[in-house]
Amino acid sequence: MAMNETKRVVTIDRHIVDMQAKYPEATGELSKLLYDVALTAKLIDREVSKAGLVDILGLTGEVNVQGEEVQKLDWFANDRFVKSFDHGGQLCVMASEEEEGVIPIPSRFKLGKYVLLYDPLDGSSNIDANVSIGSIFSIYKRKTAEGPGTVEDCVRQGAEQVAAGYVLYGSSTMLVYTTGRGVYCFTLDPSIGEFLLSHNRIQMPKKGKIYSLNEGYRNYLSDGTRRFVEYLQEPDKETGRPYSSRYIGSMVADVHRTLLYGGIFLYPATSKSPKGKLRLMYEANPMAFIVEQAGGMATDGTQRIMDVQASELHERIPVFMGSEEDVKLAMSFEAGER
Ligand code: P6P
Repeated sequence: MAMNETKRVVTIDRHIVDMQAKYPEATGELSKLLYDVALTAKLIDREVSKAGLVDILGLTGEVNVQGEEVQKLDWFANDRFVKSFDHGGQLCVMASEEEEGVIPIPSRFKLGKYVLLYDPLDGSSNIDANVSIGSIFSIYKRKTAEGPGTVEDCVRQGAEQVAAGYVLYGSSTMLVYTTGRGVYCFTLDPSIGEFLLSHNRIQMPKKGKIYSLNEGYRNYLSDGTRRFVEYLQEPDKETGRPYSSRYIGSMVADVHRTLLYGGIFLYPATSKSPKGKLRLMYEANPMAFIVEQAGGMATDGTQRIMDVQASELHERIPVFMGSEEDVKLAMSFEAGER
């Protein structure tokens, strides 16, 4: 490309319009939700990016439904989601990883046919260290016929998602989403306040060279998981090198790297937490949708995550997600076949 040749840019708003055109029956309601996701991401990014400069760091003294101390940014991000989505008329109910019960749409606002589940600021324990954190969202069509949405609309099977994605607040802020026709990544250009398409139809490598888990739990892993990790630490027959270990401790950042570079991210069951730590509805399902749409796999070690019918809002599930060959290898160890 010649110097200074004008590059063509695709904003996320234009992309959402173009994606909607692929669905003749679309009414534009889902598009409005996705516009509001992009706006919410910018508003949270503004606070996250200046977190070190204003007294917004530190704890609120509150404890959330997970029993975790709530950081002020956590609270801000959760409130930002509620204020962004409660009045647009596209939702019949919301649910947040930070709140015990569902979040009703105020009676003064119109109800819609969609349901939004979100984790407002995942990895928030990393905020003070300026490590990448993220927001995760998941959208379903309502299950109940009419009226205010209920917990029945929120406790679902991941395969029913109509859209999902995440925002990564890192060295740059990125918004990644899918509506079931591929995975698209947009990078925020702060000079114009626009998310611009930077990665078109992401496809994961079928096999990677990186594994990602908290090695501190090594003594609590199942025999299968431990032997899987030990296998990856042996020099590969073809390359003569073992896998590299990378773990940020912020799911959005670890999954985003896995999406682009390949390999496997795992938060398995341990003797300390038999269902693992990650939440099925707020973390595992949306990330599984993204990973599968990018040609990867997402299982709980034995079955596809998106086939699991949730039984409660905050249930946890073991997570093995990433390149197809790496996840299948992990499953063979979990099944005792190796
Ligand atoms: P651990 C962050 O708190 C989180 O929910 C995910 O973002 C992350 O993958 C995981 O927990 C990290 O957990 O036990 O390794 O600190």
